[in-house]
Amino acid sequence: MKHRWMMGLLLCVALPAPLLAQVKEPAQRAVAVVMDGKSSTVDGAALAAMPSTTITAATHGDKPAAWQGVALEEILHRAGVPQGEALRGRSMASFIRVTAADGYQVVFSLAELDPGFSHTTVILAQARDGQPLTSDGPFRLVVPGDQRAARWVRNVTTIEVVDGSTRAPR
Ligand SMILES: Nc1nc2c(c(=O)[nH]1)N[C@H]1C(S)=C(S)[C@@H](COP(=O)(O)O)O[C@H]1N2
Ligand SMILES: [Mo]
Repeated sequence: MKHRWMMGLLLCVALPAPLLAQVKEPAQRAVAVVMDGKSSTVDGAALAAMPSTTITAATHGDKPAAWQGVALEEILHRAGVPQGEALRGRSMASFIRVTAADGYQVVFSLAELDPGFSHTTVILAQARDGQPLTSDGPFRLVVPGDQRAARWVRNVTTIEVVDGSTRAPR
């Protein structure tokens, strides 16, 4: 009798756990980089092997922090995105779409991210003031040149290169 009661109690405690797991998704530990239908992943170790950039910047209202990560340009370069002299013609209408765990999305044009066109630096940050990112991580965009922080995407999951052109190349 006592045994049964305890089993019931055990079930009550054990059952909600999978439900809770659905509510709070586990943080994604790698970013998918998608180009020409091919997908690769960049995780913390891959980022650590790339040149690191630290930028002191703040979202509105916050005091400036040192954000450390890898320039988006560097990640795109490794994925084979045209840069420098190769960035012309049809790829001038290509854009980068960044997606977050909550479905939030923003875009940047390729030219906007290319040093030959613009001084905008965007980094995929992994750390803030020397600490790994918490609720906004593990990966977050930092866009210091923007007046508003709307493109400082938290919990980045996917970086896609999208052909935005609507005409056949001549
Ligand atoms: N994933 C995700 N990132 C996001 C948003 C969002 O809704 N989802 N909002 C953006 C907007 S509009 C702003 S102003 C900043 C706010 O950053 P903070 O929460 O660090 O202040 O996050 C940006 N990044
Ligand atoms: Mo915002």
